[in-house]
Amino acid sequence: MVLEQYQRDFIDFAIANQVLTFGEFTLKSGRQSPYFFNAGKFNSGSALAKLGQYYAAAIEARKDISYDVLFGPAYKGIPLAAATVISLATGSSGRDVPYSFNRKEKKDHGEGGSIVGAPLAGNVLVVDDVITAGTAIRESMAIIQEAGASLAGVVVAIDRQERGRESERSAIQEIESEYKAPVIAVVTLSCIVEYLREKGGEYTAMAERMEDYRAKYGAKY
Ligand code: OMP
Repeated sequence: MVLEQYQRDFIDFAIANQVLTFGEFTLKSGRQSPYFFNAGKFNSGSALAKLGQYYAAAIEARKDISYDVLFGPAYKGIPLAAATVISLATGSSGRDVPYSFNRKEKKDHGEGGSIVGAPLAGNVLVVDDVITAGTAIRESMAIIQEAGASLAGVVVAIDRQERGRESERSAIQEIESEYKAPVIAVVTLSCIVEYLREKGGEYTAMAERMEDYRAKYGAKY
């Protein structure tokens, strides 16, 4: 695979902010992983601004995807969608894109409803942190369908390239074929392994553990 320079930069940026960490982690799916990507650690103004630029660049590289609104699923998707629309508006394309997000709890007073921000209508581009087994994305899909909108695509920081819940294929392949919409990731597990190998030294052992994990839970292409 060809590793792009922006992908190396993004991985360094994630390691420097302790967003990408190595150790023993239990995932939402119950799998034991030697690495974890915690987007919540992009927790300062400059880190979030930079993160928004990576998401915006990944979206703008895909001219084939047309969308009307960005949707950030609660909770972690909310700052991601906000940072991404700011970056789209202030970046070279200067595109002012509406965004919306959901409440986890339904509000029964005031304006009511569970969607905040722009109406969830038309072609919706979901902005989220990580796809592992695809459960979180399916929850977003239910919200989009309930609103009568359609899915334009999904953009995430990292595709862990793991098997989905129902097959040997990756969760992303399952989602793409089920909802007929593309999934874009800034980096994949393969990118991270390759870059750790390139860095060498202390990172070699981490790359090896990630490869063992991939042998166990990785998607078959
Ligand atoms: P799935 O719903 O299985 O696709 O897992 C995605 C969710 O898992 C993310 O939205 C996170 O809440 C969480 N997660 C991470 O944040 N980082 C990881 O490296 C792995 C997971 C995870 O639990 O799989």
